Amino acid sequence: MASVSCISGRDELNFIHLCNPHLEKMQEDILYHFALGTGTHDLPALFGDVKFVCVGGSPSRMKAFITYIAGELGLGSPGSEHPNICAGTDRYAMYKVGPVLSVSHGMGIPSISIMLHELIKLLHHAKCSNVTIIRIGTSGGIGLEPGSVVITRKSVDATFKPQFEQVILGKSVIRSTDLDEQLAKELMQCSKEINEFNTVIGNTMCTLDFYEGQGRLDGAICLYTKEEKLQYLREAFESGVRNIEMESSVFAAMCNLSGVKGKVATLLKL
Ligand code: R2B
Repeated sequence: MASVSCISGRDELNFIHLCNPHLEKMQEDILYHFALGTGTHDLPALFGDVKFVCVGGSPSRMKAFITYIAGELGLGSPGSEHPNICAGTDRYAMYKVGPVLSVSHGMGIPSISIMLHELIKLLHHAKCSNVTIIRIGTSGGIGLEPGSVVITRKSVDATFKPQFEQVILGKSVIRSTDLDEQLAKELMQCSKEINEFNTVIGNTMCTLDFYEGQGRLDGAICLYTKEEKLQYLREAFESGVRNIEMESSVFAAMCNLSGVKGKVATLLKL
């Protein structure tokens, strides 16, 4: 297996780093799944002030989130509608209030990965600086009450390794899934101040499938026993895993390579 590390990190001005030399040579960059592009939209004017991007699976939740944020920031009148910036496509939905962008990413690594490629390019073209991206999705928990919040320390794969593996040009490439530690502490502090949710910092296991991949017994196919499932979940818990979802590994890997502060905080489904 090849291990690749692209030199990245935040540069001194904390702009978004595009880990792709080919883009510079292109006349126009079309962000297909957002229905936006450098040739058709003034991205710096539309998005240049963005400092926080919150991403989550469902379009309706991300719309509800931006409405909540508008209220918290005192921006926009109560009850006012927030237009979907990506109305030209039904792939993803995007909303903006002041410096906060709220974007849906669908379910699973392939879906969030397409969205993140285009989001990172958008933030770069818009000349955004010091951007923090937080995934605020849902997940299943291990050993925690439903309704708890898990702030991800490390995203691990289904064998509990902190890595994201992708096949690129027929070769396996392993990328780091480290997340910003300081941001985890800050989010934990926020949760203490709000004092509304049981919140823990723990490892998040990112799987490729919702049913067999997460040891469920109710999929169309299941060829293991309940005891084998419980043994696997015990091992996961002992390795530090506190929740399971399907996006955090590629999220962490892509934030790292682009020099973006990234964090995952997921609410355990009720
Ligand atoms: C959590 O919930 C979804 C599956 O129901 C998936 O996107 C995830 O990570």
